[in-house]
Order: sequence, then structure tokens, then C-alpha cells
Amino acid sequence: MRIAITRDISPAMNHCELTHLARQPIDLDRARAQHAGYERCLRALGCEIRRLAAAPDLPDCVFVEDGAIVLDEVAVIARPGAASRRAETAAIEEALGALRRLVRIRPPATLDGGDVLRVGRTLFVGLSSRTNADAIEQLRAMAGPLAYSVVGVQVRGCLHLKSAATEVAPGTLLVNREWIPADPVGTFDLIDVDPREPFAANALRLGDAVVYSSAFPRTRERLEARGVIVYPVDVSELAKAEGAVTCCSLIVEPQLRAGK
Ligand code: CIR
Repeated sequence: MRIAITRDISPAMNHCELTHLARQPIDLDRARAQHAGYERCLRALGCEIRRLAAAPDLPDCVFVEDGAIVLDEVAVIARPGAASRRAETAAIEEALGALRRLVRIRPPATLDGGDVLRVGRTLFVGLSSRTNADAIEQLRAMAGPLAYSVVGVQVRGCLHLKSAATEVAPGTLLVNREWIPADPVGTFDLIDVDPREPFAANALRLGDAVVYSSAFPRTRERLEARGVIVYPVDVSELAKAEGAVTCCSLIVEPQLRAGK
């Protein structure tokens, strides 16, 4: 069974990191209810949820995606670009250690999992305010021998590469072209976000469906017109912390569990 690692919302979430948004109060009860709805959706799509306990001193701990990159063969423990987030990886490391061989990004590299977009055997890595060129080199050294190619993509105007591009069907990317250059993704089928919904490029693909924020109905129409099955979730409180749907889980595919 596919496993989704999630993590409870921190009571300190109102002190989260913010880069592109102004701070607005987050209603923690509402955020928890939305997060539970997100987990229900993942369960309905066949995931076993393994929820880690919240850390009261780690405001952004719900955004587990940034703590690791889970490949078929190995899990890469990230080194988040925001110093306030570095301690998040300990619990993630413990959870993933049971499921994959672990390797670690080391200083001076910084890398947020939200900057790594896997499409087939290519790992696109956003060069962002969180992820640096050292991380790309280290990832290439780790993943190259496993037959992944690692391609750096300059990200501008958004937090992570996966704010600007995610895969919604095999070889089809949902993109906001304002935030990434055309070249690296040019060979794929592209679906553009509706220009009135710049934050709409983040979708979590699970098999034939995507989990998708209900805040983007116009882009949702574009997805459905292209045959993508959309499971909408309300994540408006998490969005106030610059979180989106991919960031709230680490998906561990089942096939290689025995080969750990
Ligand atoms: C941060 O700025 O690090 C958090 N407030 C939001 C992280 C969202 N993560 C993601 O998109 N992968």
C-alpha cells in the first residue's frame, strides 16, 4: 500500500516562515480540520496515513514535503533552507528509516523537498531562496548512479519549484510560466494555470487523480478538460502559511519496501 507520511499542525503555526505573503492570523482549529480533510482524501485515494506528532517549537512542521525526497531506491533527507525548519527532519528521518535506505544533504547545501519535482527519471531541482547549487551537486552525486538525471531550474517570484510546476498525468505538467523558464519543461505537455490563479500550479498526483486546492476553480476546469480527475480539498488556512497540497505529505510508493 502507498504510504503518506503527514504531521500534525504545530500550536506555533502562527510563527511560520513567510516569504511572499503578508502574515494573516491562522485559525488553528480550522487548519487542523482542513488537514484532517486532506488526510481523508489521501486515504480515499488508497494511502495509509502515518501521522507524526506535531512539534510545539517547529511552526512549519506540518509541511513534511520539505524534509525529504523519497525515491524508489532511497530517501534523501533534506537540509531546509530556513534555519527555523532544520530540526523538522529528525522525526521525518525516523519515519523514513523504516521504509528506505537514507542519505543526507550536508552543509553548505540547503534544499527544501518542495523544490524537487520528479518526472520519470528526471529530478528537476528549483534554485530558489531555499535550495542552492551545492544541493544540486550533492543530489546529482546521490541520484546519478541510480539513473536519475538532475536538472537545475531557476525559480523566480514563488517559494519553491513545485509552486510553479507539478506533474498531473504522466508527462503532463501544470505550470505557471511566469515563475520558471520555458526550456527545461518545454518537452512536456503543459497545462497553464488560469492567469487569475497564479498559485494554482501545485497539485498532488496519486495514480490517475490529483488532490487539488478548491481555491482554484478556473484552473480546475482546465485540468478536467484535459481528462485529469480532481479531488478538491479546502486548504485555505494552510495557504496562509504558504503551504499547498504537495507540502503536507511525503508519499512513499510501495514497490521497493522489501528492498529497503
Ligand atoms: C515555509 O515558508 O517554509 C512554510 N511556511 C511553507 C512551506 C511550504 N512547503 C512547500 O510548499 N513545499
